[in-house]
Amino acid sequence: MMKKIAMTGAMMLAAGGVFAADCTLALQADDMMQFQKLDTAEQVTEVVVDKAACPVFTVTLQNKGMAMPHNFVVTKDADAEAVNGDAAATMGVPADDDARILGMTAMANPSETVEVKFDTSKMTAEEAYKFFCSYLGHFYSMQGKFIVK
Ligand SMILES: [Cu+2]
Repeated sequence: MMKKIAMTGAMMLAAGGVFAADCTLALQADDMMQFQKLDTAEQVTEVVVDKAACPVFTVTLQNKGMAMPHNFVVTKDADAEAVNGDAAATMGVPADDDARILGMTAMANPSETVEVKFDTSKMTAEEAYKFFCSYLGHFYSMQGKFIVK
């Protein structure tokens, strides 16, 4: 499951924003409960995907913390809170067959790296999407806009 992803093509759009020109985004999270760019530790609150350039968009998440698991889940913005709430019944792990989820990693325990590939053909520029961590209590500090162009 471990996979090293080069971030050379990525550039910052604005504070917290990441445009992943190489169709991959490498994130990390630790016990501070933030999504951050891998290695630079800049907080990420917005991800922009160019669907024409990236029919498949890959996100990796490395858990650099010691105390808690994290995941990376994408839904429509309108579904995010409900999906997160439903996952609370199963220790923050959403159901695999939840049709509202456009993609999610497994729950990454400390020192684990997880990965998810998104089929961007199923996403549109008109829709507002959100990424978040669905582990218990993480939703409000670990979330951001997932923008498809
Ligand atoms: Cu988390």
